[in-house]
Amino acid sequence: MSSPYAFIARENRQKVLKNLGSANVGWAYLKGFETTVRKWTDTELPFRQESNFFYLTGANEPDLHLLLNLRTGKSHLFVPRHSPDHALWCGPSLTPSEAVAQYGVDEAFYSDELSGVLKQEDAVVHVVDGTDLSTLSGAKSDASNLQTAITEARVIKSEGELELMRKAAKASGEAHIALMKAVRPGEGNESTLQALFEYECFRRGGRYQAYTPIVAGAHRGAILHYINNNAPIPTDPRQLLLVDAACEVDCYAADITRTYPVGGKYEGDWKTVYHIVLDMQKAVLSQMKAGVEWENMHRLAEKVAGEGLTKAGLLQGSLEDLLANHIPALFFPHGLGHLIGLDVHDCGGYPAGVERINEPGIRYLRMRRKLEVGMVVTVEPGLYFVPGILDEGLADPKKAKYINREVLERFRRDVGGVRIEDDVVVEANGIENLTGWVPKEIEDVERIMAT
Ligand SMILES: [Mn+2]
Repeated sequence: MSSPYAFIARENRQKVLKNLGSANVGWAYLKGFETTVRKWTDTELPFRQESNFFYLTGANEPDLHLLLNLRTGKSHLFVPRHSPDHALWCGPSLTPSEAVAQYGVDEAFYSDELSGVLKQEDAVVHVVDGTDLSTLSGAKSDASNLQTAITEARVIKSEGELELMRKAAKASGEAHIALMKAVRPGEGNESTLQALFEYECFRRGGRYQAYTPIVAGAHRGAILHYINNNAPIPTDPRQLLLVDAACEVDCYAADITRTYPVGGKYEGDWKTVYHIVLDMQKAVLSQMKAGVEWENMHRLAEKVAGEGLTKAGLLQGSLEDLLANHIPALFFPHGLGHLIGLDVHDCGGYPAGVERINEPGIRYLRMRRKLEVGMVVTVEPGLYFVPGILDEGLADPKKAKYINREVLERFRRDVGGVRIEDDVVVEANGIENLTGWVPKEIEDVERIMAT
């Protein structure tokens, strides 16, 4: 039976061959991930294919190899030759002819035939990871071009890939809604909600999370990669829960964050901060389209943060001075968002020769590129009250004069962090927001949480 990804993988291989250039001869070689066990045991770890290998084959099983003939464009998949006893533990093994039918490659062989096939072409072997195949083929290995050819292909998603990303977004978004409905002040633990999230994904086809979920109550929301998820849900109904979690479907990721009060109603300073972050995100979403420089979107989010925090009484001075002195970055210390696809932080954010901007906040931007049709990026502005960062700002007279200490003390006492994150496809004249339907407007979240 043919895998639904076979067509997508064929298209992907053609993109990579094109990127490598028609003058190429020889082979492109990729090795899939192997079966791995917990150290010193025979307990197998859950298997998830290496992303480049999945991209070019659609095969999500261990111990495979791929050779692409750069002259003919033909694909050759190699499957392991197992002993008959292997079936006792793992069921029947894939034969080469079954591999051709299932994955739509041109030819398939057993792995022990790799050397013989390689020798059919007396030329260079392009590899992604420094694998030296010279003992097998006699040919020189070249790790320079293949990685770039695959990376640049993966940056622009095909319609088939987008269909899978919509599925991952759907399962993950439904799981977020389930959590909004389930949370109650003082009831249970962050881990209870993580378990519910993973269950809601799993039963919708999301067996694996795209990354370790972040389920952070109150001030833990200010810890960007908080993954302990083991504290009780706050008893104060005004306190926020920040949930940054999503699954993958057929190896394609989603990445969604929602932040909401455990009591179901946004109030006081928590509501003020939430509103500013929502404004930051909406400003960016309204400006995004092909041709826009991503770093300018980060700067737009900073500007909206500066305006909002000034209006809230936290900051003082002209917007121009606030931005020139990187004051909003004290509260928005990470990048606006990143490419997403087979990996949650997908490849290709910094093409060769492009450097990071060494300024607060924006130095953590995971992409500096012009937006192109078919890119999928996350838009995830946030505001956080991180004691270390704020104290450092207050200790610097050049920065402290822009901060109203009294108001800041109140906010940092009560509010941890807020982030709102959606996954967005770039189009010629705008965007398709894959996750925009997951409630984030204040009234929409409050309505869902009341049910
Ligand atoms: Mn993200």
